[in-house]
Amino acid sequence: MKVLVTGAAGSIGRVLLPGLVDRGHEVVGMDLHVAPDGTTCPWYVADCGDPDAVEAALVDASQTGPVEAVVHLAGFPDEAGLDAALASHVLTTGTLLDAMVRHGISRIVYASSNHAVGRTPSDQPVDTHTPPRPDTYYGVGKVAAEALLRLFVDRHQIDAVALRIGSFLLQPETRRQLATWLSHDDAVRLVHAALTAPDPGFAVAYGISANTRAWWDLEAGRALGYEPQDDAEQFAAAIEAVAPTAADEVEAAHVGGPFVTEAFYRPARG
Ligand code: 15L
Repeated sequence: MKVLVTGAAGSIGRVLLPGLVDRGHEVVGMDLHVAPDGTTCPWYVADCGDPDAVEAALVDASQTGPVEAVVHLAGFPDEAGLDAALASHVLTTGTLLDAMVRHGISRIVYASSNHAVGRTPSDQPVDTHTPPRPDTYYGVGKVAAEALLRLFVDRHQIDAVALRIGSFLLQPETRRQLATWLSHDDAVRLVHAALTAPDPGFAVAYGISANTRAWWDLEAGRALGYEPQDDAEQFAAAIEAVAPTAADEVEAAHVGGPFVTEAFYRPARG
């Protein structure tokens, strides 16, 4: 499948590009930054929130065959102001969805986040029925971007899969991440499943590995064909060798961990 990947130079993009190529996809990268050394796929230095830049890239990329799907990873991966969150997560998504409709691209896989439900207390179930409960403007941006996907699925009958990613890291580093870790290899498996699942319509899935301590429901991912292979438990002994801190306790209380704390409070328009 020919896939446009936004945010291709970011931490997930750098892992995903070779991973998708290994699985037989033809990848086109897009990022504000130039391609990392060693990148061999076509690459567009462009802002995916800029309709003209996206249009120019898609017209060019389509010359060698139609782009069939978008994997939208671009977005500031941390808390900022409300304006920044809306621009980074919502306007980019809207720009790409408009372009998809124009070009007949029928599937988008979106890097959403657990922070869309981050204020959910940890003693409550976390599955696809969990209502939106963002912990930050970052989470608000992810909720709104998911709502945009839903709108375009209903209006234009595209397929859109929102992956509420946990902690994408080489390995977990904290107690919380023993539950929320998404390994590099499982991230590739998850996105590949979201790209190839037959007729998902609008789907949400949690993006974590098969962690022994996970409490977010993996069934929606499995329904797409995602079979996680990694488990953070192999790192538990090393992490637990260090006594728990107050931060560990705070992080354990909600899905979003540290993002619920006052350190992440900002004025909405600051
Ligand atoms: C995310 O969505 C963030 O981009 C990242 O900074 C981490 O906070 C991660 O979630 C997480 O919850 O560990």
